[in-house]
Amino acid sequence: RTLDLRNGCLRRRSRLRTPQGATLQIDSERLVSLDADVLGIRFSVTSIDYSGTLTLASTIRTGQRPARQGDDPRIGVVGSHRLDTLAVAADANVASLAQRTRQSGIALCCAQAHRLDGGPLVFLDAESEDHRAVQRFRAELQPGQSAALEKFVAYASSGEGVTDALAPVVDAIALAVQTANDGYAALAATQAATLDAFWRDADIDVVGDARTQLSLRFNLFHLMQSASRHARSGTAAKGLTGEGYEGHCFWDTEVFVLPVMLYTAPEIARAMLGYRYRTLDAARANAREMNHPRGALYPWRTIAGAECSAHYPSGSAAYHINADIAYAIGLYLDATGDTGFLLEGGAEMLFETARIWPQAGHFDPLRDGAFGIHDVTGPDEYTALVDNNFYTNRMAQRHLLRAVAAWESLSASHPQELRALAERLSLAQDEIDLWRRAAEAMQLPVDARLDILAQDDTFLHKPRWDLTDHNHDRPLLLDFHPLTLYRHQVCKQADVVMALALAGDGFDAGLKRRSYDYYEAITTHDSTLSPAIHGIVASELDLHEKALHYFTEALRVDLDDLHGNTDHGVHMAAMAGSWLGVAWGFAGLRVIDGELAFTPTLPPGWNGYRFGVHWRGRRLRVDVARDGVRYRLSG
Ligand code: IFM
Repeated sequence: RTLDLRNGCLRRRSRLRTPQGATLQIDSERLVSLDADVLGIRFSVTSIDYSGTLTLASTIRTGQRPARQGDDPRIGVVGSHRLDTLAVAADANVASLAQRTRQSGIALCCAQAHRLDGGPLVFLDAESEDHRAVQRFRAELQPGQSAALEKFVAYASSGEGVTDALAPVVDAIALAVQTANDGYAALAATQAATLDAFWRDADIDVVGDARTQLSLRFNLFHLMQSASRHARSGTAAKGLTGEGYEGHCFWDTEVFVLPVMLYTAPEIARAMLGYRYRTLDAARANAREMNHPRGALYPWRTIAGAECSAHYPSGSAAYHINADIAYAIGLYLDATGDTGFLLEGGAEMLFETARIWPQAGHFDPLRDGAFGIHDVTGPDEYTALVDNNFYTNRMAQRHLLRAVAAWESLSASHPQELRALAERLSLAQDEIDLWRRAAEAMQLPVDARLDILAQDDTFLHKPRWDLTDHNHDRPLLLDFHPLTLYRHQVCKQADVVMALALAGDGFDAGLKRRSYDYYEAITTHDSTLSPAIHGIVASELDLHEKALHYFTEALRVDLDDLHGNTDHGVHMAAMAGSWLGVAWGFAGLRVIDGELAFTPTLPPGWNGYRFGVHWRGRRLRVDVARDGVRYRLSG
């Protein structure tokens, strides 16, 4: 099997020996279009020494069973109901099968059409039943002869609860037939052109280290093909590659995947934010459910916008998701200069989500009025429901200031539009003043005795988990009750290190180093999101060996199946973390007061590396070599 990253297709050659001892060679090339809801397969069977009839059955089959959960809660819940079949048909030209989800009433249709191109294959028959539509083709083959066909499959869906449930059938059939008329070569050419444009800007070179370079390209390819390119759907933790986490989106999307897309393919980052805007009403409904009379609280995990967490202490309590989305909006505004986006939903998201912080926290009179945020869960899932989680507070502080800045910039540039928005949201200056005061008074816990940043108000008071004999083959979460983990100093991923990676400016280097050393010693990295972040902070602290070690963990997470669960789907955040490990880590890319800055280093044993960054409509190539660094603007 060959995955062609340049052309965006997968080729496979196999040999089949029949029970009678004859040999056939099967070649296929397949691609899932990055531009339309269609896939194409070019399929051929060549007889090596077989004489006789060949029948090909081309089938749409439903009723696939979900993967078994076993004892790993992360794969998702078995027992999803089959979908209702709405319509199924097959004839010589086209086959289609339409279904509807039982609760949300979304109709989905899959349709297929073929192209035979004059070879020995001819249409034989077609048949359909509730869960299956099949078209068959037949050829008489002699040794040396090939039978080839091209197959095109199109998908179309309705929105939720749509009454004209058969509209997707018409759309899917039209798309399948049109693509078949155009042929595989046309589909492949469009795909290659799309990838060509992507690689031109996004390609990454590691001088003299082909394995690392190819791994980075592999990861980038997966990110690019799984990131949503329209506001209709989100970018899931496993991309489009498996059933792990049931297709849900988490903060992985905004904190890991979006920055990579932003600097390599900004239009995709924009589409990703569009999805969050589309689900803003659902986030408002979620906020009401969580007893917040104003504002919007994005769900910790979701597909269509509603909270899908099963365990609220480790799910709905992860309020930092609001700040993560605001962080991504801020990155987007800085990198693109697309201030229009503020008026197209950006400001509304920033304001509505910022409103939650004063409802989840308060000015604590016992701490001289410091603003504390209570009973939330930070990214570290081995700790839950804490006060003043360092990551949450730091990111909320940034979020509040970003919302204030957006308010001020719109009142200067678009006062009328801002007035209309404020009126619609019942938002007034006193709330903006409150955001500023909360940000300025934000409690950012420092432990005076250890002289490090404290993960939360009580974390450092708990007994330390002994990690000396830690067996890295199994994450602790599979063997210990959450309460046992919550009662110890042990991190699945370290929140303080995470905060230092995203918003570490302003803390002195000694405090950063002591905090890093402390948390690294109690972190299991049971989350695949963890190593890349440790690597980025290690780079900043000049811990170059460590930085390279953690970078490699993120880089190879799926290629080497480092967590033994790549069959649940690839780890999008870790894959993104490998690119970030180069850009934010080795090259020290930071945005300081809205400006792009680098502090490049060369990892031990590397001769150089090159990568591309989109910045305010320009394309920058960063070329780090032994003898210096070159920054080249192109376009
Ligand atoms: O979002 C992550 C979380 O931080 C760790 N557990 C897995 C989730 C999905 O990747």
